[in-house]
Amino acid sequence: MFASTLIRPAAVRLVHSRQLTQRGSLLKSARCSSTWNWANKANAPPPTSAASDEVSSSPKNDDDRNPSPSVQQSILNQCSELHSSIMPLNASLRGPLAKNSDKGTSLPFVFLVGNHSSGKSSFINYVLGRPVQTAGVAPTDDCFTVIAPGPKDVDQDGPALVGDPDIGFEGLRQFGPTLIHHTQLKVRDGIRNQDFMIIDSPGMIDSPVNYGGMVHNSSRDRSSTSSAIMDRGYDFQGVVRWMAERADVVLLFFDPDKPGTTGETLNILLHSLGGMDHKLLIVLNKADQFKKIHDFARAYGSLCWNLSKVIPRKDLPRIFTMCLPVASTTDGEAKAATTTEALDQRALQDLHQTRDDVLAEVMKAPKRRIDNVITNLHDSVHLLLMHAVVAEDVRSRYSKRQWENRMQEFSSTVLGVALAGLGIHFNVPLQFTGGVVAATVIGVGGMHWFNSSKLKDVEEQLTSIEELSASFQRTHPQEVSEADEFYSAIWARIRDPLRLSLWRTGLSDFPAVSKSDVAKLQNILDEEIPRLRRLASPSHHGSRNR
Ligand SMILES: Nc1nc2c(ncn2[C@@H]2O[C@H](COP(=O)(O)OP(=O)(O)OP(=O)(O)O)[C@@H](O)[C@H]2O)c(=O)[nH]1
Ligand SMILES: [Mg+2]
Repeated sequence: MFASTLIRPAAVRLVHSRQLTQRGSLLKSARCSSTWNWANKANAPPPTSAASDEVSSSPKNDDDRNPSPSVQQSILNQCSELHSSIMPLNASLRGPLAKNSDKGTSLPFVFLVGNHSSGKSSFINYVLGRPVQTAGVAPTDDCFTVIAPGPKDVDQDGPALVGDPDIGFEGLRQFGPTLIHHTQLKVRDGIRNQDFMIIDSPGMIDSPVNYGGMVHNSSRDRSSTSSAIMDRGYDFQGVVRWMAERADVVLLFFDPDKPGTTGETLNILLHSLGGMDHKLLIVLNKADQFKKIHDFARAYGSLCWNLSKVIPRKDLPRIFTMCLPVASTTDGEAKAATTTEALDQRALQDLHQTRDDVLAEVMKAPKRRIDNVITNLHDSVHLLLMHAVVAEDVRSRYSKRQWENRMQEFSSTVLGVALAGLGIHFNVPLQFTGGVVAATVIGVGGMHWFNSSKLKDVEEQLTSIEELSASFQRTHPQEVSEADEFYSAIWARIRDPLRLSLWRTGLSDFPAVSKSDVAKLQNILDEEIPRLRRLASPSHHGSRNR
């Protein structure tokens, strides 16, 4: 609780108004009572010494500007309400949305991941304007370090960080005690990022067993997750995915020594950062170390080649080639100075410009939080909608078959009863009428038994992966014919959980999805989300003078 009290002055600006009301009375910090707001750059404290003269992080265009605080709060509240409104349907359909999946961390955050010694910690110090993290040539960090702004410097260990629900990292508990003891919180005063947190991560190093199938090795038959657990004592990929899903900006760092040849980094890109393109920045740092253009070309080419193995797209994302100012690195200055001299001044300027571009992206984290919350809602609604539509297709086909069986049994019973009735009416010998009744009972009973066992087979068949895929194709003909990758990605995410839900509930008990349920979800996608996006765009709500 102590740590969250420290960072709460900033954190409180992001929690929903409901939470604001509940916790408002708890705020103790002096800064809290000021009118300073996390979205209001004008009131932000001035950047601290070292980097302040070198860095221009002010927004370059209107889209970079944050909407006003009240608008931001309103957007967050509306997203939260919409999210809550779809959760009952998700619960009744055993949908794909996890409980509290819309609850993020108390502050927006930037997450850095990448090769060891690629300059993650140095870059963090550069952003903070304070040497908070230790940087060094040998692998330095073995912890996930959350760096948050606060009124005074305080360090907290993993259990304290994870145990404080106000900060929003309690979900890390699922990765076990080893991870928790490799996690820490540093609250720092006077850092540049007053409105967001930064998370540093352990550098990635290849051990002989950990290539996760990327490169020939003896661990090919093991899952990449299990090899990661063996290497680090916890599911590193899973933790990175957890962090990246909640982060507002993710930076993936490479350096000239290891331009993508670290299997673990590529593994992470493949398994933990998939689907995060909208917030992922790929950085080739320490470019001042290239002495010859050929060295650069080789490293850049190698990085692109390695990325192309894990990014299934023709056009590779932008790679930010940059370097840090020598003064902001804590060691290796002499070496860097030599290479810097060797580098053409114009090339160096170019690298510095790119570094400032990356910095500007980092400083946009709070604005990105709004976009990410809307994107998260969009994602959740799509997942649930597809789950509902495909589940309904499967359920209705099963129920049609069930209905046909019942009709068959019913008509056989009616026929038997009618024959028996006719027998009685026409005074046919009792043996005949009794025979008809017995035949009807035995026939209908047998038919019921046969139909029930057949229905089980039908249920099994309808919930097989092949039949579910057929249902997906039937319910999304246009998207399938257009080979829409967005929908196939959504389908890939929900297919197995959907199968599990159908199995667990059983098709005969699975609730029907009404047209109004589908229409409601569709309305959020077609009307509400575009409206919220327009609201989040500064040009929409009049901050720009046209
Ligand atoms: N020449 C040069 N050196 C750099 C640059 N960025 C970082 N360094 C140096 O590279 C070394 C490694 O930097 P770190 O910041 O510790 O790298 P890291 O990615 O945090 O490393 P781990 O914590 O081990 O994963 C340090 O000696 C830094 O001074 C750069 O842009 N140019
Ligand atoms: Mg480090």
